[in-house]
Amino acid sequence: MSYFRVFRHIFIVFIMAAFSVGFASQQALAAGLTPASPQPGAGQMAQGLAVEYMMIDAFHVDDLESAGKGKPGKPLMMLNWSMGSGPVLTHAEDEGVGARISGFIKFASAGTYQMKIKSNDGVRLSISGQVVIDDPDVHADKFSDVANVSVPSPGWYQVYLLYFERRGTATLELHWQSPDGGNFELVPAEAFAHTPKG
Ligand SMILES: [Ca+2]
Repeated sequence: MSYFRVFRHIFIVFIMAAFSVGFASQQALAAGLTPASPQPGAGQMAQGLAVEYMMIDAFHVDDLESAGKGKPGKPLMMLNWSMGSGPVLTHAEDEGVGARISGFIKFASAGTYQMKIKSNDGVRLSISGQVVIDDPDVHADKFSDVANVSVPSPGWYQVYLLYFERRGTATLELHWQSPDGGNFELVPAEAFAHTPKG
């Protein structure tokens, strides 16, 4: 291979890499997140995320939005659920369960967090009103695309997550990587809270 062809080859690889980086960045949020305002006080908060369940044969997370009011369930301390064919989250049933999950997530530092969700079946995660992860259909266990989440300041942010298990096995895990780098890890329990409804 001539030098010219080697350089041309390197150039093409470079262009493809640049293109794929540009494409990946389109998955980043158009705007950064907005902290909850006012920030919830320690006295108002309970551990974990609130959850409301409905029995539904969903094919898509949109089906949950139009399903009417659900029934409150036991809060979720973490999103670290590998349920197999057993009960769905803190619900007694193992199939046909939809969940609306809400509360706050705490980002300890400003910067870009990377987030991804392993799910089965569909899931949609919104933070401060912006859809961050959308993997909305029926599927076997799989990770979503990685979302680049721009956090302007440390603190609590509103979180809202739609999830359903239609048939068979079920999984729901939320992983992140902090702006300092390191490995992806499950979002720890101390990063979740909700304000119990009186
Ligand atoms: Ca399933």
